Amino acid sequence: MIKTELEKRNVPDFFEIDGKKIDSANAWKQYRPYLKDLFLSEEYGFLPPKIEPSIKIEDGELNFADKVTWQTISFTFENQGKSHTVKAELLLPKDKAKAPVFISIGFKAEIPNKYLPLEEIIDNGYGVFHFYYEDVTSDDGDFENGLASLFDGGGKKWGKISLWSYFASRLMDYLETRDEVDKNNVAIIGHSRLGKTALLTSALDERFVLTCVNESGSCGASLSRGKTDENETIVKITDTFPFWFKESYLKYRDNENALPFDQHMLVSLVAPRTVVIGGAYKDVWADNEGQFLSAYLSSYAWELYGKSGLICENKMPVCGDKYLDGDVCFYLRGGSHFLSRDDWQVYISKFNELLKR
Ligand code: GTR
Repeated sequence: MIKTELEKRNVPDFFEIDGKKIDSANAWKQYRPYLKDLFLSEEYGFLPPKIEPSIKIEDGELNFADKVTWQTISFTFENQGKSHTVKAELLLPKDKAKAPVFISIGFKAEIPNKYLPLEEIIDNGYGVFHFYYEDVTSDDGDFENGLASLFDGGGKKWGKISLWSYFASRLMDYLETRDEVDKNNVAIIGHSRLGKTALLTSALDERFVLTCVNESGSCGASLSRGKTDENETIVKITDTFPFWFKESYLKYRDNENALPFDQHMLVSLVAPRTVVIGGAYKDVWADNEGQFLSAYLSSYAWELYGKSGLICENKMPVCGDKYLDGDVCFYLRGGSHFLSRDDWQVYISKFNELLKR
């Protein structure tokens, strides 16, 4: 059943290079840098060079019944005579000497907000390091504001997703300096366009133990090949959001079969760490079947490491299916496009399981 659906999608075997299948973890590790570069050069664009930001720490106001330590951390980046500051909110459970943390790439600056049930996350023993993505740079074609203004080549060399991702990795750099953080247990989470960003970040940056990719859809976890009229294709996404990508990605409009990869290979770059791909039944635009097949196909990379990828039934997913036992997880909840409490509960329960290993 899965095989039949895959045949319709016509996805080449990208684990086969020059007619030879990648057949060991070592061969895969050698291929990874090339594959990363391919995604950057063809789709997202390259991330700017790493700059050490200067850091300012201020105490936040609220304490959530005295359960939380809240600090606002300001990161100031300077380059080419310009500077830009981005704030991130670090909220840690007071009763933990070393807390596992979710880096949250947010649609909203407020804490908590409709996508971030903060108290519930804290009560489960997790910290949150949250930033508002447009503080990094605006979500439009203006490459002269925020961090974008510090680096040349916006559009030609890199798109906005790369820049949001760049900042998420700088937050990870910072967490590594904090004793109250369990730096081996940092997850990254994002929803929708920020799910795409979370996936790219973890594909490039191996420090995240868990990657939570919520309804990322087109150019996120979902396959680009074989879309239906109801799904978001490369044409549709680049009609509205060309600036998310490198300009050269436009050559794949209505030309998906020319892509030298499909999105499951981006998921594969997360191996051997754990990834959870969340879908919502009514979110047809995001192509849930394509997200499921991507989880299925990417699993080969986990198998190369002797780990289990997606553990699922041999059928296409229906509403309510949850495949959470492997290191590639997929679920399809009811309802529409949203980062809900239910989604957080899935990510938290997987994180709980990882901490017990
Ligand atoms: C949609 C876009 C999707 C998804 C979503 C979002 O309009 O077409 O790819 O990213 O926005 O980020 O909310």
